[in-house]
Amino acid sequence: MKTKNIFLGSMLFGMMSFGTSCGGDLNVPEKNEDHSMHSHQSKDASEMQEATGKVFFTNVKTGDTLTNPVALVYGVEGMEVHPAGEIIEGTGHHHLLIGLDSVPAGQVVPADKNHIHYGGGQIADTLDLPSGNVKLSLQFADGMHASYGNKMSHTIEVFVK
Ligand SMILES: [Cu+2]
Repeated sequence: MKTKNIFLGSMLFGMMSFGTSCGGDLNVPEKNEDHSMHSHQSKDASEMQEATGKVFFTNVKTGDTLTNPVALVYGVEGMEVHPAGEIIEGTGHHHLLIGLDSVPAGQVVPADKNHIHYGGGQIADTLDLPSGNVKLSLQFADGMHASYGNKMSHTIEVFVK
């Protein structure tokens, strides 16, 4: 019930945001309760909800040799996985960063071939990785893709045959 109310609230706010300019690149460092509701843009790290937990790859670790296609399973503790689209405290979704380190807190995770979003709430994937030594970072971010930062990130280095 609570979730549904928040969802409706963010839908309404989303519609309003389309009608107005929604502040351009304003990054006003004020503690406004409503601020998190229109954060389709990056925000200050201080505006992020407290991230209390960790993420990790459950089936691979640094030093592993992998063969394409690689199956990866993503874990999280202290927060819950929830599909993207609404901001719900204590939740977020996984991102796989290929060849990259964590995304700073508050920054929206880019969407490109090296930043894979699991906005559906997926906790696993099977994909082809570049061969050789590859750095993989798992990054948790909120419902609007704003990174929870280094604290909710985990980086490993694997070798792909
Ligand atoms: Cu995302």
